[in-house]
Amino acid sequence: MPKTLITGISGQDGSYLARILVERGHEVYGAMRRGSTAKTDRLQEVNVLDKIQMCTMEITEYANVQTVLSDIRPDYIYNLAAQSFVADSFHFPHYTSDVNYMGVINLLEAVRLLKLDCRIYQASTSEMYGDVLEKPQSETTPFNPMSPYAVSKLAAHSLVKNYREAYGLFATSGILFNHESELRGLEFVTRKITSWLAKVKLFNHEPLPLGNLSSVRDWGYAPEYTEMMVKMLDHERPDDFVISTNTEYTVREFLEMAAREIGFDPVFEGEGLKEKCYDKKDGKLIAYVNPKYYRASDVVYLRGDNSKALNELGWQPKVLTPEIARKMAAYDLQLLNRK
Ligand code: NAP
Ligand code: G4F
Repeated sequence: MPKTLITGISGQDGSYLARILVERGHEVYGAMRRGSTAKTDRLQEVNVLDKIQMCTMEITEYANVQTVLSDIRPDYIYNLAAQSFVADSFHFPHYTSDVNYMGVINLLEAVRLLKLDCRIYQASTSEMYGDVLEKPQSETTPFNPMSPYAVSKLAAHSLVKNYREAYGLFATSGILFNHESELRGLEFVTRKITSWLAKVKLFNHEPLPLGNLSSVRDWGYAPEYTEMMVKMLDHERPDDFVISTNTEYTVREFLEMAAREIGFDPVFEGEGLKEKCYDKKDGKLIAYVNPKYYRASDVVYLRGDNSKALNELGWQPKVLTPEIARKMAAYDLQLLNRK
């Protein structure tokens, strides 16, 4: 039975990945950082909490990382732990770098010094393309990061490549474009939209404040993307792969699709800071632009060329953005109705 360690187990991707690996017969170890209470809601939601072994690991502490790895001696490591919210990385650049970059040094060094024979997956990101130098973006597009988050992830991405080449580690980086789901964190724009609009509909909650509505993203479905993480580590050799849908939608379009699913008939009025979204049925304001949610510098266009994953891993995305918006909106309505 292969032993697999997942860092960031309590996050969106950690939970879906744990479910896939348990189904495949792996002995799964889930690494969590210490907290006053264990964050296990998502693991419960996907029904794997009692099927995995939890351990405490602080990825920023080398000695702790080495101890955990030497106790488990995993065959596979999926490093998903990160300060993953781009907007917060402008407020916590040191912390973001400690977790997202120094944490990766700790893992790679521990694997090297313990001489572990294991395969490593690093969660790289389309944010590394930043102010994009090519459309769509592929594995050969130069990086041009625009946030402390993206800089920290690019440093980690480069280090993984370096350890692969210098020490022959089986270390693969998945350059994943945005992926969303019913388990997405509430601070990310898709889930912020679906969870908030459900409250506006059911509880007459105040309207939804948003930042840049014209930002373009290539949104895929997290359960599918975590399957791709497994495919990448099962591949014959370590490499970098873009995982994306090669489609594009604006935040405004996502808002419109989610609003329709929730039962509104959205219309937009005004431009820039004055842009507002109303329900055509009764003229009620449902969303508006608030500059508080603008970023110091924002990535305004991401769209991934997934042909390498298609050719080498034999994969095509099935769930695209309109369906994701419908699924997430329906889930949030149902969640609130249950309450
Ligand atoms: P997420 O929901 O924010 O989960 C992040 C995980 O990292 C959580 O389990 C979190 O633990 C953990 N973590 C944070 N700081 C830590 C620390 N100091 N020590 C140990 N663990 C720590 O993120 P996600 O969406 O699942 O993404 C998974 C990974 O893929 C991340 O590395 C992210 O940067 C990357 N990525 C995500 C996307 C996307 O669109 N979702 C795209 C590209 C790359 P707590 O629960 O305790 O906070
Ligand atoms: O949903 P977001 O916060 O995701 P972002 O910044 O693209 O980062 C996510 O995807 C990355 C992959 O490219 C991951 F690496 C990262 O960990 C994370 O999962 O913002 C998406 C876009 C941005 O352009 C933002 O400015 O939506 C825009 N936006 C507009 N209004 C907003 C809001 N974003 C948030 N979070 N909240 C708003 O009110």
